[in-house]
Amino acid sequence: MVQTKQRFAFKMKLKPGCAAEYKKRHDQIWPEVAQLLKEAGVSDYSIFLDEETHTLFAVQKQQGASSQDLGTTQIVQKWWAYMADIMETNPDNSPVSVPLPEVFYLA
Ligand code: RM4
Repeated sequence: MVQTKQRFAFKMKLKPGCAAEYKKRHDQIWPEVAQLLKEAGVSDYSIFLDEETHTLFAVQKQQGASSQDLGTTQIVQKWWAYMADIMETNPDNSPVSVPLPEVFYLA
């Protein structure tokens, strides 16, 4: 069965003063993480930063799991542990992620 792509948006929180480091780490995203996301059906994935509130706004297309559902995999657990010093996280190192409902779309 062919699953249609869905847009998924969520927010996360960066620790103040960590914007440059966050961008640097994502400019050098581990190839295994990028590959896993793509294989899981995640595409067109952007993360934007609200510099005033340190809120990270993420939006992606998903065909199955979203990026935030992949925390059972070892590589994502390692990535989240690596990112945990600069983000607001849950006790298991996953970033605190708040899904956002879509209220407008223009194709
Ligand atoms: C973010 C966060 C997300 C992950 C991306 C690649 O910092 O950890 O969960 O999908 O990186």
